[in-house]
Amino acid sequence: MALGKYDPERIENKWQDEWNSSRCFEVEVDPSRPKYYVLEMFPYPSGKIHMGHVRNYSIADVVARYKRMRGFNVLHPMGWDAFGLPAENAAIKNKSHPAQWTYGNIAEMRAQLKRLGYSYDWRRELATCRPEYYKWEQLFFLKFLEKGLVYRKNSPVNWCGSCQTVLANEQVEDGRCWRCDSEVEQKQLEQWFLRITAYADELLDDLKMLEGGWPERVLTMQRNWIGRSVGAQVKFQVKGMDEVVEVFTTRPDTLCGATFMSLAAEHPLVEKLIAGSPEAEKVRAFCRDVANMDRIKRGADDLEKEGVFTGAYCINPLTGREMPIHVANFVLMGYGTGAVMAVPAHDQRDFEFARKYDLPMRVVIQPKGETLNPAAMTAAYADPGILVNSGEFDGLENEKAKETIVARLAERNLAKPTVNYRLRDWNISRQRFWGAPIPVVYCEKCGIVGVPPEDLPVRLPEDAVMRTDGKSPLPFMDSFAQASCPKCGGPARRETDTMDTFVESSWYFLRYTSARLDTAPFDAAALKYWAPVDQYIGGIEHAILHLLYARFFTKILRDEGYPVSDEPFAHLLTQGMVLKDGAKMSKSKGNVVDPNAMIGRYGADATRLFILFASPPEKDLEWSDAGIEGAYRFLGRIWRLVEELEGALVAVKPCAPVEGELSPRAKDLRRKEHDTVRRVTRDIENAFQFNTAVAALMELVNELYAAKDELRTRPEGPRVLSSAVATTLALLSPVAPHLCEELWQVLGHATHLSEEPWPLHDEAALARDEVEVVVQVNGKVRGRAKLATDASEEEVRSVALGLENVAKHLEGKEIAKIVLIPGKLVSIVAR
Ligand code: L3U
Ligand code: ZN
Repeated sequence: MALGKYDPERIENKWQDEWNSSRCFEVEVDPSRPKYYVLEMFPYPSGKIHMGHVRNYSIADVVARYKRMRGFNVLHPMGWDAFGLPAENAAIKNKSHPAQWTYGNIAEMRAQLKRLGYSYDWRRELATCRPEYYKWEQLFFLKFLEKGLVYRKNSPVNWCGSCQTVLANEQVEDGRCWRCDSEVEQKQLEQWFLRITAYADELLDDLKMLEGGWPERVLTMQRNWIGRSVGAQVKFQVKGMDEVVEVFTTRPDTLCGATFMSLAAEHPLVEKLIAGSPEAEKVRAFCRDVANMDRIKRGADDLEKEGVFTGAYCINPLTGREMPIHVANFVLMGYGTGAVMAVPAHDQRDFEFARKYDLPMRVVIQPKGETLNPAAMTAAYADPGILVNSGEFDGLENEKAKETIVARLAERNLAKPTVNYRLRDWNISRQRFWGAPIPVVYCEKCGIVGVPPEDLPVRLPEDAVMRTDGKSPLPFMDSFAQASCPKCGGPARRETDTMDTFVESSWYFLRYTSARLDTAPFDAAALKYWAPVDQYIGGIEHAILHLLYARFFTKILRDEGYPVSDEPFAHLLTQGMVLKDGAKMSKSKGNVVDPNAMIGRYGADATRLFILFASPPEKDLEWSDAGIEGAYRFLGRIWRLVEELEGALVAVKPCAPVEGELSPRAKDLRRKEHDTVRRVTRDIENAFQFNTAVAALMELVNELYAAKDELRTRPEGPRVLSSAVATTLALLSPVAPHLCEELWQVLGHATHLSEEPWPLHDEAALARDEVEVVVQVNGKVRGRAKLATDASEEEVRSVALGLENVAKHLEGKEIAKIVLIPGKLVSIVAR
């Protein structure tokens, strides 16, 4: 029977149906088996599947299929990050309703993922915009509210005018909105915050547990974002007033060099300091200008440093000298205390400021073997050294001086050791429609009141009529916004802000473990069995945002008593990008390759194979038409191999044991087969290097072609050839599952290859035939060596010369000649 042409569409449809109806990727808790949870970052249902998704999800699918074959009970789910700005913006742009737009996209993208043959347990599919999902998030919110983990605060926030909403600090990149790229402004608003800072230390310390499991780069980015700095809080008495200025400094060792004070324009003390002074108007005008400046620009290194003298002085607590108090544009309120003790000789910003306004400079840290002259300095000296001009502290190493000085001031109640963080609480309020409603009402009498858990979910009215001015319709909808107070029954107004989408993505991986449960967010036994995610795969763009929030959520849910481990993702792989002509694929560049077109033309298997073969997963990948052609041809080559051999094949498993004599050809093929198992397994185990694994498989296929005609007529031929073919199919099946399943069936197997065990190589099969060779030096036997019969001359020479006793007899001599008699003798002549 002829196999006919390699027709990906036919066999891919066939096997997708078969996997679906046999439910072979559906899994349940089974404590008798080791579990493996592999997860990819779930997509925004923004339209169509992008090549970037295909790459991300193909990598994850190979991992899932591989681990399944290795005997793990593999959880591999998929869902939709369906709420949020991306969907709402896209819906508005496409003149559609967010709900309709989202559900339509989900249907389309789901069909695309199914066409790619990913081995998901589709029963666990979830969409975060469904009340069955966000109801639990609302429950968490209420629990956090009770604990004070979520709170309301009026504060300056990032505002995107184009998206008409606030943004978290993590969602502002270089002063621009992460979604629409517009410039972000500052606004003063009442918002809900999650107290992530309460977990700052744990979030930082636990990064240690992830070393080796996460890319070092991501760990560093998180460390820097949390930005823990150790220092001290120091008080400066204001001259002639009953006030103190408090600063946070990481350099208390330089305190004697503090010659002036810089305050933020918003510092509450400014008004008191200038009241009644002739400088008052000038200072107020300066403060107004600075306050109107963009916050991000104010924090930038290249900002032109400007300031104004308030007319007031404070006292240096160590030297007793007067320090003029200035307002400076580069000091921000919100980080530290909004006041900076200026040490111009040892801090670059203070240095620039002092030079500009001709303020005194005092060197207090001297580099070893050098004397700094303040007048001649062109930049601040910020490195370690020895204290000078610091009275009783002179001569101390500056690191040591930090402690000593703080301890001395602490005795007078003027300083205390303090730890400061860069991390701020997470602003989760969004003035948008398409998000999970925040479950509280505002009652005139009772204030903020949580919706009782039994009344959840607070449903988002999916039938809301969208507005044309870009504003959320919720505040204008009485049917939603008007409520009665759960406490007193009086009139109340519902919160009309919704939650940041990143709240949904902070716990979806836990919900997959019991996605259909409707009596609780999680089934404790399922959560305990499946969590944590063993291998997480996704883009580097989430290095801080999502990956920090998800870690935080895992910890607060743990503290609510849910059985989760301290960290959500044991291993993380950040896949590289898919480029075309050297650039990231994007509509604006017009270099997008549509996955649908590629699947239509070459099939899902070839698309997957190309993507996995072209580059190691963490590196960028350059799309190439020739590359996908090549992948398609390679699959066709395997197809034809099986077709040509069909009559000679038998239904043996990979690495089948063989009996009786093997011809040298058969031995070679068998050795190659086992060696390929060894290499492919090693490459996958070693950081998922699928590209080199596929390269090894290509060599095996070449060897099969070279051997097939000679072997098919030998008695051991069918078995040896069939075993090598079976091994090829098994090893390639995680990458190109449809073709491999089909040919597995052609071999005569009744099982699903997807459910077969991963092949194991036999060390004995790797061994080459060996002979003992005698080594002589100047005619005397000096050693013996075991060598492969087919060892090269070079190999033989180097093994012979490496023998200890041979080397001994060659010491001090020069080799004149080496005579080889293959398989018998190496004779060395030396003088
Ligand atoms: N829904 C979020 C998201 O990024 C993920 C949550 C867990 C917060 C990868 C690409 C991306 C991510 C090059 C693309 C995954 C598009 C889902 C996507 N991806 N490229 N959703 O739909 O790599 O890195 O944007 O891991 O062009 O696909 O991306 S997403
Ligand atoms: Zn009330």
